[in-house]
Amino acid sequence: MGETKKIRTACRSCHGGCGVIAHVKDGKVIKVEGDPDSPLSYGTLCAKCLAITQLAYHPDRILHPMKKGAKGWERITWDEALDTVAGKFNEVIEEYGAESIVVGQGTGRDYESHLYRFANLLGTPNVLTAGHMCYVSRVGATLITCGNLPVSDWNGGPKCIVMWACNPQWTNPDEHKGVDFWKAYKNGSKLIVIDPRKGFLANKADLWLQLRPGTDAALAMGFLNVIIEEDLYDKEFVDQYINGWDPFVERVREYPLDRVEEITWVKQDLIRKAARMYATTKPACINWGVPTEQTLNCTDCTRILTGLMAATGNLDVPGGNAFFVPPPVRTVSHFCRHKDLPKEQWKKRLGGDQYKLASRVAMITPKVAWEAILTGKPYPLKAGLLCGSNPVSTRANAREAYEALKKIEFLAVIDFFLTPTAELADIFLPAGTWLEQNHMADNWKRHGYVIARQKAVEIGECWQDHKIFQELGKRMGQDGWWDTVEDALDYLLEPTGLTWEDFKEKGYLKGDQVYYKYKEKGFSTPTGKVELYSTVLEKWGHDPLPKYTEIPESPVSRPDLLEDYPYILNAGLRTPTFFHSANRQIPWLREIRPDPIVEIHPETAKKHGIEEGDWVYIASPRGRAKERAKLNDGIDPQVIVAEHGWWFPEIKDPGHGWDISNINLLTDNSHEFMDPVMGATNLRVLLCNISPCEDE
Ligand SMILES: Nc1nc2c(c(=O)[nH]1)N[C@H]1C(S)=C(S)[C@@H](COP(=O)(O)OP(=O)(O)OC[C@H]3O[C@@H](n4cnc5c(=O)[nH]c(N)nc54)[C@H](O)[C@@H]3O)O[C@H]1N2
Ligand SMILES: Nc1nc2c(c(=O)[nH]1)N[C@H]1C(S)=C(S)[C@@H](COP(=O)(O)OP(=O)(O)OC[C@H]3O[C@@H](n4cnc5c(=O)[nH]c(N)nc54)[C@H](O)[C@@H]3O)O[C@H]1N2
Ligand code: SF4
Ligand SMILES: [Mo]
Repeated sequence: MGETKKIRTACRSCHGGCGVIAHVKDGKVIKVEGDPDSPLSYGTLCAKCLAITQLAYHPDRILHPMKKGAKGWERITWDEALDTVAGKFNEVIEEYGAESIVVGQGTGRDYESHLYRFANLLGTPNVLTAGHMCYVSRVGATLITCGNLPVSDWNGGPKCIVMWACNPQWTNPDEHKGVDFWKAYKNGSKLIVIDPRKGFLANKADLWLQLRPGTDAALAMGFLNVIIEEDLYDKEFVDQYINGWDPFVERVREYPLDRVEEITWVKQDLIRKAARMYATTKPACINWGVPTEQTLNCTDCTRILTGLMAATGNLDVPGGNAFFVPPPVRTVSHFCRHKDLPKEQWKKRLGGDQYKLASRVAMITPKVAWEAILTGKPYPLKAGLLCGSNPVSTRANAREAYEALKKIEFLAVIDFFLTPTAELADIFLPAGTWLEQNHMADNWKRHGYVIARQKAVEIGECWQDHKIFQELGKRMGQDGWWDTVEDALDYLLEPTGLTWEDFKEKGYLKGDQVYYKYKEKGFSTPTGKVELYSTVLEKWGHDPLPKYTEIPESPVSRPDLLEDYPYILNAGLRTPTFFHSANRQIPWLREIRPDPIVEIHPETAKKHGIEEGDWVYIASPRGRAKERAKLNDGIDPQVIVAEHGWWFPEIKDPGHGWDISNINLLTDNSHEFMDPVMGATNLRVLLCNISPCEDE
């Protein structure tokens, strides 16, 4: 028996970042533990990471490339797999143009740098990610408003925290982990929670605002109304650094508190109290979560919340919403080589004329991809490469996603498992988990760190995603890749004077943080100011001022539907054990959460004869899904809260039960439901009904 080696690395079972010590014995990871020296996680780990050995060594994991033949999946070599994909892509390019290939990924998994480089060198503008409704939409909206993404400065000592649609201890999203928030809170900060559901943090909060789902933009206007009316804004900042304050104030006045109460269901007094607390307790940060982006209010809501940070003088200050300074490595956008995508190809981006902000941040939305596949308009998509994404579970209107991916002529999928999406592919490429990769992690985030993710083991014939893009790119004759993954890391690190070998010893790099950068340089917008009146949106022919738009399927906009669909469905409750559609096959995690859960207020459940633990059908005008009832009096009786991402790996037919408990069979992705500039799809708020499931 060999000795146990300890390898310092970084988890990526969610958006990643926690420091890990992997224990390796006889070439196998036997356990992981938290790295107390991690500047982001301080030794803490969550259940998903602790179960990584069960994922990496899972009997269902695919450890070699495969092609789908007449008799189903067959093992092939990497050579054959890469030749097949490259051959098919070259055929499509010749016959239809590179734009007829869609390259896609799911949520942020730290390989966008390589995926985009591959797509740009391929010449396709059609990159499909989750960014239209998650994070990149926030980045895009803040780029045009204040030039950068404002991030909560937990370690700068906020005195007031507004947790706006975020649940960081379960989700650890984006920049910092929940642990940094918790430290700031424990230091005595005030806490305001804006959430339709009474979770752990709402229970702890000084003020909890239980709003109607999807009405955040109106609520934020209510905050601004109080702040303006009561003179609580930072006049000096407003005078010097805001573009269009006067017209913005006019717009805010369209939202008096009685109107805001009617829209949001939050009592006026409580809005006033919360706005005062936020504006007068300094420094204060707003920590926004993804529900603010997953309706047609996406861009406007982000802009209004940025307006709150700016008006109160909390932008780029210690303990407020800071712009973090990255270490001097090469950036993801530099590595992507966006400039190499020819202009005429850039112009062909699907939906690019309509969803101009999505186009500016180089992405398309699923809707336009499915349309191009299903209708051939404006031109057909013939081939696709999807990495780390399961759209038949996770995209709005799952049925349409399923039909499109079934129809596309050629599909290659990169994953660990044969998911319902992977089952629709022609070629399967096996990815390495984070235990199997060398990478400079977190470079896509805006918290000022990059961290070393160091390979602990190799498993089967799996390759880390970065290598797959690199080798496929080379196979297609793309100029501009390196011999090895590590050579590319040397390139990324070059400006720091470190090589990958040096960096992995060091563990991480942090940028030198400076605040108040605007005092020297202004804001990186066309006017150099915070554009609450957006010159960019104006140029694009949109309303330059933000507003609240009623959700297209709500009790207000569709009273005609209320008889059949009386409830508001808030779809997408996360759990600490799963990551969207992932982890359902991991024994430790599935044991904690064996079934999909729908939360129902006890009074509502009673009306339908539903008891705790019963299977329930949830139906919308588009479809239905079944989940198990959990009674929760911390939600409004008119609101139903449901988990997303469910499929059943234990069902062995190729559908794996993708359409049994899939809440996205109920969601709508039509254009009228989408954010007009970003194309964010509505994943969160729609009308539904519930009924007991008689067949269970
Ligand atoms: N109704 C509703 N739908 C939602 C949401 C919601 O709130 N409500 N949330 C949305 C959001 S915010 C997002 S970001 C999307 C996410 O959507 P996706 O990213 O598409 O969903 P996942 O299920 O996380 O990922 C799919 C696959 O990635 C694989 N995978 C994991 N890690 C790796 C890796 O390192 N390499 C490779 N190649 N594969 C990997 C997993 O095995 C899994 O099969 O879902 C969205 N869907
Ligand atoms: N364990 C786990 N972690 C994850 C994920 C996962 O699937 N599982 N997904 C990852 C991804 S891709 C993302 S984008 C992040 C998202 O993580 P977060 O940004 O934290 O978002 P959610 O957990 O979806 O929702 C946060 C809170 O918003 C509330 N909420 C729901 N609708 C509304 C609304 O309309 N308005 C307001 N104000 N609040 C609302 C919910 O009740 C919840 O308490 O999590 C990431 N981390
Ligand atoms: S929070 Fe995310 S990065 Fe941290 S241990 Fe859990 S899964 Fe890993
Ligand atoms: Mo996300």
